[in-house]
Amino acid sequence: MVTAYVALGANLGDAHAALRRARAALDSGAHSRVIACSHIYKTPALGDDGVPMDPPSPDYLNAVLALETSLSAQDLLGFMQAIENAAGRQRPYRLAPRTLDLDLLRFGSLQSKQPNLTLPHPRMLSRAFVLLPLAEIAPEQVTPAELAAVQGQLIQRLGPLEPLTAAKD
Ligand code: A4P
Ligand code: MG
Repeated sequence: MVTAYVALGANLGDAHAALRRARAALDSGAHSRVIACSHIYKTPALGDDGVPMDPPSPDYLNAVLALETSLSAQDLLGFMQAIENAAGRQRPYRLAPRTLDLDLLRFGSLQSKQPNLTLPHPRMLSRAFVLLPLAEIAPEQVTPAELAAVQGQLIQRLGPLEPLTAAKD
């Protein structure tokens, strides 16, 4: 089994419900189990350079979870992409608003430079919406210097990312 960290983001439709459903879906296979989950964070949409998108895009809800999985990294990415597609994900252009985005941040200590799977995730260190929830569930995965580098970014911590329950959902 490998421990993997997955970033969740949504800024189109019912983003809160999308993150909760994604958590349940990632936990649903016999091969993978969610072992930790951050609170939900509300953040302005950022472009590649870490500045707000122009023209503006709706605010995101973001979270990070830890998974234990017996899948390979490629198969886990395929599993994540199937969950994005089931959530109605469209890709009209890069960085378009999305019903669900699932990014693989780390897969154990695996390093990969393939364009379809780069590990660790190449933009994670420039993003407070990744580093704060990751540090919340796995403080050893983020250094104080990395957190300090993103401390100027706007980010608001909301409530916990609750699992779906049969009674309510
Ligand atoms: N890919 C390569 N490595 C990975 C990896 N480690 N995890 C490839 C996931 N995918 C990886 O992804 C494009 C390609 O990246 C895939 O084919 C995959 O094989 P995509 O999700 O289809 O496209 P995208 O998300 O529009 O592009 P990209 O480059 O993944 O964007 P990012 O970096 O995910 O940024 N602002 C806020 N506040 N919160 C956000 O969550 N997200 C983005 C998207 C921009 N701004 C944001 C947020
Ligand atoms: Mg993505």
